[in-house]
Amino acid sequence: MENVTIALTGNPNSGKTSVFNELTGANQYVGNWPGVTVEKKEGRLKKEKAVFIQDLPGIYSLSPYSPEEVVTREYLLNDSPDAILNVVDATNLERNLYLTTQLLELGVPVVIALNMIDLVKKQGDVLNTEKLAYGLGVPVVATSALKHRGIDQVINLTVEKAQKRETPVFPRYDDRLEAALVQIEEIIAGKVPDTQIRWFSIKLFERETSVQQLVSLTEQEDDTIEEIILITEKIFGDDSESIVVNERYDWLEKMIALAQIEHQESHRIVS
Ligand code: BGO
Repeated sequence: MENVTIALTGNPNSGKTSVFNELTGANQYVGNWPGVTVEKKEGRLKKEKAVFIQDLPGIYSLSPYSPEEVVTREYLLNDSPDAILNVVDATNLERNLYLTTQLLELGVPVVIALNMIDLVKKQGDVLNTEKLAYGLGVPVVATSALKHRGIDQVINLTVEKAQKRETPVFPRYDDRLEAALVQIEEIIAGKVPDTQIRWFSIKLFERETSVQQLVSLTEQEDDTIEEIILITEKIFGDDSESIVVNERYDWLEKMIALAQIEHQESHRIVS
């Protein structure tokens, strides 16, 4: 088998370390990321040494506000992992999937481990993984790292996606925001990697200075982007960063509604 690299991502407390330990067993190495006191863990899959697992720090968002977020996003943008395995705490879907919305924009295959599924069941709730996968556009596997369930299945699927390098379809937002993003994409085409263009257009729309510095734009291009942002802010009556945050949550609300089986429906399934 050819070597593949899988990046393990997720919120703090999603069960990422438990999943990592299940996958790698004793085949792991712990150090620090260069220049920061953030723990770096990596290892090889117990059953297949050609699969390298890069554990990334637990984070809530890909903004550049904490060293953990910076380490994660620099790795995902620059080190080209073959796939991302996103560990999601199923008992806290909205907060956990917020990170997922950003991972889907990076042009890397994503597979979701819907972890802590034992706790969801214990609470008497039912989640429809197929509908969630359909909505998100990426595979979703229910897992319990505590009870050793679903881990083989989710890693096998991630390796498969890594080999095919199938990039996910990113979330689509309100047409008024999409219109702005398309215009920004036209300006930056050829200046950023094709697969990451969506991510760059959103970050430039958010006026993120660290990203503005990464893309070499002429003064005129800078001005045009600022004009696009100002017009969109006027249309929405909000600042650009809040527009993106709200659109992400609106989209997630729909995805979560898809996943949560109506009480009646769940009774039918159980009975
Ligand atoms: C403690 N199901 C359940 N029920 N628990 C899980 C699962 C799962 O699928 N996966 C992980 N956990 P980390 P991050 C703990 O440590 O892997 C538990 O931050 C405790 N510890 O066992 O560390 C896991 O790497 C005392 O719980 O997550 C851990 O993402 C009492 O979720 C916690 C209760 O997992 C976080 C729990 C001394």
